[in-house]
Amino acid sequence: MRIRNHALRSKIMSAADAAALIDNGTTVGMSGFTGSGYPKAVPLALAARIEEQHAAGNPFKVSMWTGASTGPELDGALAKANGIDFRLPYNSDPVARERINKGEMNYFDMHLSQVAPMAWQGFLGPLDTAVIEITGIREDGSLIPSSSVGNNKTWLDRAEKVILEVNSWQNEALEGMHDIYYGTALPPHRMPIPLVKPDERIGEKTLRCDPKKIVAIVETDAPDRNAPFSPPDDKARAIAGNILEFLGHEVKVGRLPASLLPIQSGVGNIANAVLTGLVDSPFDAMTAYTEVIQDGMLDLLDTGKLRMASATAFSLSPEAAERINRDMHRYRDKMILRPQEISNHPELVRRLGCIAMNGLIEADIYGAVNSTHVMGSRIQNGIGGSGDFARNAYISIFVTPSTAKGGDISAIVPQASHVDHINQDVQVIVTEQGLADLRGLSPKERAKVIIANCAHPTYRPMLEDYYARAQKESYGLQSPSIPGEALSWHKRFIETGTMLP
Ligand code: 0RQ
Repeated sequence: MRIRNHALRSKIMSAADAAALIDNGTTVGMSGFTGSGYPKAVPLALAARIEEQHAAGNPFKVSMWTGASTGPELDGALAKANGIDFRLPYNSDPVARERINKGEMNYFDMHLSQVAPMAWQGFLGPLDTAVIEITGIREDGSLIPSSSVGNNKTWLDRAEKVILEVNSWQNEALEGMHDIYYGTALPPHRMPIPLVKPDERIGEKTLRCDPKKIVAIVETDAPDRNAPFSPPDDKARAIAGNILEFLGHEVKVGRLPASLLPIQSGVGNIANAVLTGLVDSPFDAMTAYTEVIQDGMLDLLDTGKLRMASATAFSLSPEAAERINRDMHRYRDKMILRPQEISNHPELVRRLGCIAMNGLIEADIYGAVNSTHVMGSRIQNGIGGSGDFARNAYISIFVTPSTAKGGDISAIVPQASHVDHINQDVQVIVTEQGLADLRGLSPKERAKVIIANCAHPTYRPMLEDYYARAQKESYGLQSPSIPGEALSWHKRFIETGTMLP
């Protein structure tokens, strides 16, 4: 019995009836973070309702706030129905991405740690409805979270009405795994967050919700649907190897302890490959203070190399989601899921000294990183939590293959076409070609190391040539540049399909 509170059982209804409670022009706070714990029935029913309304010639769109990316039944279905007017934060759904890039949907990819505080501060406007997936409801009416926590605590607190999806696919052993911290307050009453180790618990195991606000409960039994990871290829393995060598060196010279410091690993294939690489590393009893638990982390937990992982969500391939769901009893004591304002909190990332590893789209020769915009204007996903971690990390590492799109794009460019992470937040860049340790280097020293160690051999001479001429022609010599040429590689790609002349 998933709904153990008798009074609330009277609220059970169909997804269509629940979706009928959501009106055109309102703002909806959905659960969900990187393909886990998102509602799966009500958004589909809402998409159907929107399509009906559109067919009848009536306008119908909602504003949508989430934790991060969700699944095809949510972002995919609502974007397909052209039902989203505005969305925040991180999205990786291809249908939504297409709408955003066609200018049909407003999107703001804000820092993930800032979403909940900004909602509380009233900066984002009112929240009409929360639609939250949970594992169950306890006798006292408290809610057992499912496979992600994200912003659920904030949506439940802030929304005028609440729709719950109780998903019996989610393993009941999830109960007790979460740590929901209720100690956040707004300035001038903010207090230090009392967490000094990644495995500490500082909150409650369940989410609070005023039962008077619950207008519908929908029962579901559907799996989380995350995109599968591609298995690590030679490039990903080379990148992982370069990072492991670097970390080993840092341990040897005494700048890192033998079990490292809490690891943060971003989304994507490369980040996952690095985790897979850590399985064969000499580091033991590692911890992770990160936002998502990926496939690679399960292997690390299995081998015991990783002692525990703190995050806000699972971000697992369908196979790994089934694996963890089957063996939840074995994993649950080694994992803690927290609200994303805590998993990504700058105060905690700085205090714990996280080793941040995030993917990038492109980096320039001075180390400014673009994580989000292809050719400066097309959104790929969003900044996600990369900014929360990169600025505050003990060491901030960015990883990428040196080229994209079969070699037509260089990931190392004269000037980034969009900047998410400024030079000061980027300490190490790693490609399959090598690693650039930028700590303590001036811009000119950084350029030399990045070009020599990270650029692909096809593009390296072009970068050397640009940099040599920039040193002669530049207006100033702190960060030499040729403004009329700095973005010419992007221009060439847009015009000819390749950055190569
Ligand atoms: O697109 O699949 O259409 O070919 O970007 O690229 O190489 O598979 O790398 O999966 O590690 O993702 C930056 C997107 C890298 C990711 C990014 C294209 C490439 C491919 C994926 P295709 P890869 P990854 C905390 C951390 C921002 C958020 C973040 C990301 C696709 O890491 O979203 O870090 N990061 N969050 O072809 C054109 C380039 C390109 C390019 C890659 N230079 N030009 N296309 N691609 N480089 C977690 C959260 O916040 C939730």
